[in-house]
Amino acid sequence: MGLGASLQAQAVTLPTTTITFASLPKATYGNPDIALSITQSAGVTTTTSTTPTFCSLVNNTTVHIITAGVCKITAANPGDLTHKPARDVTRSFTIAKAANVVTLSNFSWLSMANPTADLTTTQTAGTTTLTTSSTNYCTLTGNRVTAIKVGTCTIRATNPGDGNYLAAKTVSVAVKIALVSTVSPPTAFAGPWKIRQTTFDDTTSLNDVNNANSWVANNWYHTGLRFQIAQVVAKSTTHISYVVTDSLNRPTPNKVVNFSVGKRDGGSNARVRVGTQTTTGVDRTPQDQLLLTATTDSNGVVSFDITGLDETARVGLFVQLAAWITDLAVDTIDITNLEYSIPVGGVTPPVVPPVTNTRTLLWSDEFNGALGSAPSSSNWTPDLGDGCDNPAGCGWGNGEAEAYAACANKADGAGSMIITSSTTTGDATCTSNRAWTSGKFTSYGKKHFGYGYFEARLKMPSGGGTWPAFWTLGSNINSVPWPGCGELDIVEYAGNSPFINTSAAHYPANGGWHEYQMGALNNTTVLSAGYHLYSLLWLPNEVTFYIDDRQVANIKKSDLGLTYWPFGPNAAGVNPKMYIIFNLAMGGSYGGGIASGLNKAQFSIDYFRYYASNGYGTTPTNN
Ligand SMILES: [Ca+2]
Repeated sequence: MGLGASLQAQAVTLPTTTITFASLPKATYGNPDIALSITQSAGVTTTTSTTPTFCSLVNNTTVHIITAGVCKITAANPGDLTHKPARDVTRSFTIAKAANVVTLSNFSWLSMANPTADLTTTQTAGTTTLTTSSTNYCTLTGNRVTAIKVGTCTIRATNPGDGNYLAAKTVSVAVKIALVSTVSPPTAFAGPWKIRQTTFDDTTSLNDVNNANSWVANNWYHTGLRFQIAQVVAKSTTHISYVVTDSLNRPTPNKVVNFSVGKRDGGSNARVRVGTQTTTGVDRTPQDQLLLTATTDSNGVVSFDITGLDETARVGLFVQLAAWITDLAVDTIDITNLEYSIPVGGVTPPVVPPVTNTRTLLWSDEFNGALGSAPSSSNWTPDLGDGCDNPAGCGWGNGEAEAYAACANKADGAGSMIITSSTTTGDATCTSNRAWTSGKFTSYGKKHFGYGYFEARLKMPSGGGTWPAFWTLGSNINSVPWPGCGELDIVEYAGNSPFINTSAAHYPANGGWHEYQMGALNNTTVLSAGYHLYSLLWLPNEVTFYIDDRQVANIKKSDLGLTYWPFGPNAAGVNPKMYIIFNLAMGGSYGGGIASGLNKAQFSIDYFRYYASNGYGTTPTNN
């Protein structure tokens, strides 16, 4: 073999280096480094990441995952003296996004008494967002949930993930908002505290807030205080409630509230009684002041009853009431001035322009049935019992003395339906499990009414302790519990204050608790002496109550600053309906003491009529 032939043969036959590079499995972000499996027939193989954003190499033999995406690794080998360079080999694999888990903190203590909870979330990555669709029951501001009313509040936590983590599975927590929680809130009650008057309950009062505002405008009191002025009948009792809230706006139980009654300086004092204590009622002295304390209940509420003891009518018989707590940081106390300036027996009624709107009768029940007949079952259903098997509770939630029986509702055969309340002495043929048996019937499930004009011709019963009412409740009461469903009291009457009729709207305040607005007229004759017309004009944004076409109260949504107004269209634009209730209660929080010797009283209903008015009104429906 010659040398030339040998050299030529060597140049042609040098083998090519081969690289064996095993495929790489799929990976997930966060996985540990992945060892490469590479062998070669000669030389030294080097590896390079061609996607350095997603992966890098450690010691030439291990892949390190940086972020989700596609990782490409190229292996190269230059060969050696006896081998030609290898062809590059590239392997790629997908780095998937990792799982993302969201958790949402428990807030099962949320209740009307503890209406605020600051929620916390945990998440593997990304930004978690909280939302609620239960906006009738709770609201969200950032991560703070606030209960509005009793019902179910559902909070959803969503998280879209990020470059390395998948979208999280949505977490949803539903909490039943009760009036009072059985679970202690994790955050202790803490100041700064606020105390606000929530209930001003006197059947004989006439609110005069404008006058109070003018006092502030005159710099007689500094701004920030909230005032109410009420004229009340001598010897009547005014019920005042305050709610104490903490820095999270949670009504706070077990707070000691101080209460001052009397004129601190100047002016003249009516003589009043609070509990068992009485002021001296001496004019123009700064000493005639009672200082009392009481403790808030589980709803953060404390109440006082103030009874005026003076009977002589005169101008300027003032009593100033203020409640506060000892460590109050700022002046958020409310002050009420009672003016005991209406004489017993009434004054000339205020002149109010008569109603002039035209009305078209849409529906009525004239109650012209035969003697002894019940209210028509096409229109009415009797409510029965003492309330103990009803959500309202025993005594119908107001400490009432009666149980209702169907036998108490009977036509007189002369054009009126009579609700009779009686003891067994008054009527041995219509009795119940309570000392007093009386009647109540409602149009629920039979006649439900939209906006329009409601009117009944009624004769009030006589006798201390009687409490008749012609009123409405929202037809959605079974899904939106009171006070969320709304209540309109077209007339309530207490036989203990026989010159006075009252009307009221009950609704949830923005904080969720029960609030109401009430009006009253002081008439020149007792209302049990004859029939009068008691009416309501219900429009979407206001309600107006009348007696004999004189206005008793006008309550506008816009005046109350409410975010939720049960008497107008809901968030979905659906208009509410209400149903009618007639009843005659005895005693209780409004009726007061039942006169000794009273055994029977009668509430007479000549008719109920429903009219279209102001462009509103539709035929009643059965739901
Ligand atoms: Ca009639």
